[in-house]
Amino acid sequence: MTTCQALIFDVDGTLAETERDGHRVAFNAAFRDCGLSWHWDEQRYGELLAVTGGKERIRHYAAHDAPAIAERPDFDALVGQLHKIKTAHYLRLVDRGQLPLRPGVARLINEARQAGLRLAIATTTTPENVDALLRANLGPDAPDWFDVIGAGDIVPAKKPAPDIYQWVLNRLALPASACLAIEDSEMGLKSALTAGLRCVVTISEYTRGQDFRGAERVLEGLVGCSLGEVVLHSSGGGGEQP
Ligand code: XBP
Ligand code: MG
Repeated sequence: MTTCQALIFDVDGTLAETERDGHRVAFNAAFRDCGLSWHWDEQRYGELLAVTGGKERIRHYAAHDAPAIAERPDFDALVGQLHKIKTAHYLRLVDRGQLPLRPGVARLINEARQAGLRLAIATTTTPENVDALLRANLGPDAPDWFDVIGAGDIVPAKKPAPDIYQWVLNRLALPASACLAIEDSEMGLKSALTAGLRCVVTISEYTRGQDFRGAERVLEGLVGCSLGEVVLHSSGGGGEQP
């Protein structure tokens, strides 16, 4: 087995529970601001998470639930505007401290830094969201702790496509065998596995019950799980469920 040299973190659901009380709330606020009567309740939002990426999620919803709006000639512009407003709302929630990191995440990041492991991010969300989340929770220098931050539209095909992990691996200049991905969802796991990575899953609010076959380990979270346990027990074990 190649020694683990880098941890690559997903963001939404993995670093923090950002979906229900963060992204969802921000989408709904943007819909209101733009005079739309759309509202994504908690259950509907869970279903919509099958579509990764905020702009893609809005498009998918409109195509199915509001086709008259999706066919408007200015629909592309509307999606852009909605998403810009949504991001502003999301950033306000982060800045107000309403989206804390999941328990054990800060400790694992600190342990990894002390052990000399490199850190990276591979996420579907918008880069500003990642920057804000790291700064708000870990301090103003935290984004610099990550050698590579791969986020949002930097690759055209979002998870479950492997593109974002491949992009990050290229930038790290490391083979997949030297890295470990940490994810919370089936989509993210697929993306990491297809890029050739080993992947530990920490189940999140919206991902319980998903198919995590192929994961090195499936954990409830990172509480009580040391860096040694995350990395050393991830050497080709095969889908140990909690
Ligand atoms: C989570 C997502 C994101 C967010 C919304 O991906 O699918 O799209 O829900 O973010 P991951 P944007 O777990 O890979 O981070 O609106 O900024 O796209
Ligand atoms: Mg995720």
